Amino acid sequence: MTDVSKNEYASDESPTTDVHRVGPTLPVLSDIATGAVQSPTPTVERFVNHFLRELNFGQGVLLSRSTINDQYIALAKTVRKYMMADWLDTGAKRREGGTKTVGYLSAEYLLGRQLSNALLATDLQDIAADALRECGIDIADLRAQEIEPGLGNGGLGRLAACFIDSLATMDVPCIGYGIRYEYGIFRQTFEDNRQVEVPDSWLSLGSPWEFPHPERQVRVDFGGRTEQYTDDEGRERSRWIPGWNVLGIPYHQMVPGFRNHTVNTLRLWSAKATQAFDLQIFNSGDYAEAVRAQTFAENISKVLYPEDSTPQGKELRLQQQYFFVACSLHDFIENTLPQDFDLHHLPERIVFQLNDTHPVIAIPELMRILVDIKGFDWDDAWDITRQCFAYTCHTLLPEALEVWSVELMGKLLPRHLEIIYRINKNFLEEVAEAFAGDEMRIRRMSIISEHPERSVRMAYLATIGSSKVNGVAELHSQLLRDKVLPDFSGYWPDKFTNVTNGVTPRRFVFLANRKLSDLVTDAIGDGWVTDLEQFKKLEPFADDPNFRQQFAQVKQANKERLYNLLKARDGLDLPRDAMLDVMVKRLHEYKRQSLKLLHIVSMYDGIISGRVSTESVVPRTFVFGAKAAPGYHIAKETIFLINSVAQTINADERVKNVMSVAFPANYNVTLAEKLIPAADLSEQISLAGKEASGTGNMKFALNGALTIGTDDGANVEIRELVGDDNFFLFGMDEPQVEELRAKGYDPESYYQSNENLRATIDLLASGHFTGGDRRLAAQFVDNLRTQDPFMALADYQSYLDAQARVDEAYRDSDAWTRMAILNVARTGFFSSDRSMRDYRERIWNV
Ligand code: 26V
Repeated sequence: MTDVSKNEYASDESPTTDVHRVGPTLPVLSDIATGAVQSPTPTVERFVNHFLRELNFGQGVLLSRSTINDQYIALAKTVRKYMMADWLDTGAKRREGGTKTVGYLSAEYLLGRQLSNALLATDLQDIAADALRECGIDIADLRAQEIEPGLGNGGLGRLAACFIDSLATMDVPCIGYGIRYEYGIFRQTFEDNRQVEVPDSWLSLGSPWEFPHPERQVRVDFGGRTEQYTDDEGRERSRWIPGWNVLGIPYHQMVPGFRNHTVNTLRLWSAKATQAFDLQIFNSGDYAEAVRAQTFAENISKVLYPEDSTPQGKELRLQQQYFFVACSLHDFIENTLPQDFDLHHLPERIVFQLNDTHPVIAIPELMRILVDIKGFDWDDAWDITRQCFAYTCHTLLPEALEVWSVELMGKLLPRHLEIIYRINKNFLEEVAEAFAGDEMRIRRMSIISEHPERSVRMAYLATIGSSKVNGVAELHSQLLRDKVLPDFSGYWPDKFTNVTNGVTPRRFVFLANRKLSDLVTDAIGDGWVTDLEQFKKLEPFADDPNFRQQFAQVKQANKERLYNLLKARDGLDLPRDAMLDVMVKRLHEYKRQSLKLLHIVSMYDGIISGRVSTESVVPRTFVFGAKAAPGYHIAKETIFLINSVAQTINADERVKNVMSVAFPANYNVTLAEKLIPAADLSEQISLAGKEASGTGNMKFALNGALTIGTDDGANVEIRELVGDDNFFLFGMDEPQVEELRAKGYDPESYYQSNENLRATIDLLASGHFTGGDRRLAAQFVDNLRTQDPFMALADYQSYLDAQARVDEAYRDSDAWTRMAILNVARTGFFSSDRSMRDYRERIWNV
């Protein structure tokens, strides 16, 4: 045991540390690459020493004077040290190996907290906890100190984080490229039941996980014009004369694999003004203007756009997209490949995966690099480019498909616009030839749309410029082929494929649900952590009463943990023994939080009107978590109404002990890790054909919640795997939705013909939940009765019937537990390791 009381600060000469120092007094080793640097074997004593050194010499404080933040930073930097040798080794191995790398291009990474994940990956959890205990510190307090980097909106950003975790765990060479937003997704608070957005200053207390490399800055050009000229060989060429530029500074983060000594890199770009940029203005004597210019440049990576469905066509957003893409391509071609690399062989060394259309400007950018800078012929360059990209589509909502106005594109990226026009021209000539001048088809397939204004359809550009296009669940990929890109899938049937999403079992089972992990590992060993299909071995345990009892105890313990957290965090007092019914996801009309609200109000109305006795109901606690885009009016009204309903119900003695509603603010990855393991029921109730996949649905099933859901996204595959008996299906399927839409959907007819629905809506409209003010619920109610674009009323009765089946099933708690175990046992397919294998085999050929 290290006596920390005697010698409070660590000696810098400590013999227990043996990290090599490279400096003037030491010969530089051949290079650290080949395993020359080894992290010292971790022991509690060494860990204490490292930690204290970080505290004393890194933070410059004595343990006795240190704040929790000092301690957190020192701990993070200590853990980081243990990954360093593996990181350097992995980098060297990649450079020497000459293998193909995956360049994951994503405008978002919703990483969640890093400390716990790093401790898990390095297997240092116990040692670190013991070491800190010796210093009189509870590691839990330090874990809680970390502000999660919320550099994403929701599903798409979290998927990127799961994917890079899996690639590291599978030792696949991958560089994640993205944007280091200074402000991530806003922090949500509630005032008078309404959402208020607070800036997310996640960097304010320092960020120990990133490594800035200002010396590796990349210049990015914007604006200006193009110029035609004839080159030395007499070829007609175009050159870009940019109007202004900014610098991209890379910040590197480690992406550790699970206990496999692989550490990949996530490279996020931060924008900075170039010197030329402000020198000019400085020299003209206008100091203030120069500083303003700096702000202008640095705005590019200032903030994550919090909309995730309706692109606003904002100039700054296009700047962000081009900024990170240009930096990333430059970084790979100039700094990652060997100096003399022949770019004709580029597809052997890189495949850029386009996470939705946000990075699609990379396609004309690579063309520009090859043609304008490297002097390639157009056709050669195009052949190379198409092999280097693959595109994943993450949506089905037509309004979410990105388009950029030609005017804006021409102003910001004139050369890229030219390149896009030429790609389009060549492509349409090909189509005209194949379809004998079918004018309508040519117009439909053009990258440029003419209405409502001339604009560039990024999904079309992505499809034409990629070797593969995939959707994110079977149903979604089929709808993508049939509805979103039918002309393209007809033209290139083999280009289209599906890769069903997945989630990382490390974070969402092992870390988030330690108790379940221990129980499972006792039963089937720990191989599941990197081979989740092994969950299948749990199936027989569903019939073991002893196992069921332990499983139920785990669930109960997770609920207690959640309720304690919600009590401390939000002052919420929740009953300990009710069914926990959870709906967490972004607030969107298509996801239908409105339908969930109708269910809650119906249940409440049933009780207070005396139609249903409290003795006969299955007690439920409803939990919502959802952020609304700040400009999405109806979504914000829905939040207001959920909070109002929660307030009323929680205060109503008539439903005490049988109903409670909680809406903890600021749902994020950190809260998800506590909420999901506690849930009994997972709400996945989008209108069929709208949710591309969903990934929360997978996390819940893997943690032993049963799903009530529509036939949508990956719900379809979850149900197929767990079986109809272990899934509560309701609502129209996608063809039925289409049929009803074609017939003409009239929400009012459902209101008129369904008595319970009418009572529910009337109660909402009455002002009962809004302090008597009818106006406050009016928009929500009117929207449902007159528009109901996502057909909540059409699915209402079916949903309530399914909820009745849920109640029935829950009454037999042992049978319920059995179903829950089967959900866990049968959903191992949804590991992001499996998704990555699919990409590797069907898309990347790495
Ligand atoms: C779109 C936009 C539009 C412009 C403004 C900023 C912005 C930011 C993000 C997005 C992406 C929306 C698409 C998305 O998040 N899709 C979700 O992807 C998940 C992972 O594949 C999937 O599980 C969800 O079903 C799908 O909605």
